[in-house]
Amino acid sequence: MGKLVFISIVIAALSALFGERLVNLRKITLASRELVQNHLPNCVTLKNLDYGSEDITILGNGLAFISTGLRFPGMPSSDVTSKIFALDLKDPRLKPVELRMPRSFDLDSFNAHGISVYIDPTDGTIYLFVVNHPHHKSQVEQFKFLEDDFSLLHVKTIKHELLYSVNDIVAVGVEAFYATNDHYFTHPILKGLVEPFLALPWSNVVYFSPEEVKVVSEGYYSANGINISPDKGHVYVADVLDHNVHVLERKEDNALVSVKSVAVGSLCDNIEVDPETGDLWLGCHPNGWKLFMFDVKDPPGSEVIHIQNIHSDQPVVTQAYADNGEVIMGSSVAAPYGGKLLIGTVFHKALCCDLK
Ligand SMILES: [Ca+2]
Ligand SMILES: [Ca+2]
Repeated sequence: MGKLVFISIVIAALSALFGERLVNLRKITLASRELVQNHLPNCVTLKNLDYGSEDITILGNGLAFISTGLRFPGMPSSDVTSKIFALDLKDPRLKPVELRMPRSFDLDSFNAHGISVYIDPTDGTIYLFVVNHPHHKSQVEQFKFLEDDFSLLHVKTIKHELLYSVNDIVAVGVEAFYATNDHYFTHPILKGLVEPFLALPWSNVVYFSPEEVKVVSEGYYSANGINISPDKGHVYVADVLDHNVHVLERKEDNALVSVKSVAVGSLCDNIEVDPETGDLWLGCHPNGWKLFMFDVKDPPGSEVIHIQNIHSDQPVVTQAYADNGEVIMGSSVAAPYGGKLLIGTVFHKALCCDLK
């Protein structure tokens, strides 16, 4: 049975059962919206990054970390296993380099998703946290980045029953992070087919530290990207199916208190924060249906949303880039540095453009 037929049957069955609850179909498609091409100057596709670059984060010195090769239920993927690349944005050659991994680490089942960096203020050690889905489970890998030989040292694997469907993380300490669970169910059929079509606000955000693990925010349709303000006082969470970004205040006990949500008009995935301006940059899916039902003749497009002054009464939400899938499909992250913008995707190529 073809994927389309199967999904149509599932949707018909769900419609009969839940009727009006199927509002997520409208949330997923955004089909009424016409995507107009809005390209940036001097875009180049990055070498070696042809199998997705789901998440990207950039250090203050211009070194970008890129997670590649995500295999996610319902999305196109290759047989290539995940790798972590680094790209020096100060080097005009713009050549991503694969980071060497320890032999002891299981590379065959490595399935990298969201990433986050934490620099230990006491000794400058750079820790890279990577969401990993070996055999479609969820766990977080902590690595130490060794700059001298461009390699990653595996520190530990973190597993917990509250970390059951992790999409992205933001590290807030050497051993502490916030994580989004993008689904409530973990069974592949319930997770991949049933849940996306029901309007169930059952997804959440978890705080993890060796001392304490707790749900700190809930009520999301699908919490996806997560990041933190430069002063570490606020956390931002993208609800991909509710087309908004939630602003949450961080309390002393690491609890999160909702401040507001900002509409973004697209299915936004990962969030990067400009360390100087505090602006948010989001890789978004202009039509989730096209992403889910991948058809090369009618490909999913890409969209980058930029939010300025998010804490003011009138945040400025602008579209920084849009493409109908001719150039780049399924953008999941956008990260600015020094007048350039890196755009990564769930399963396609990665771009580097000039912002002006
Ligand atoms: Ca991330
Ligand atoms: Ca994501």
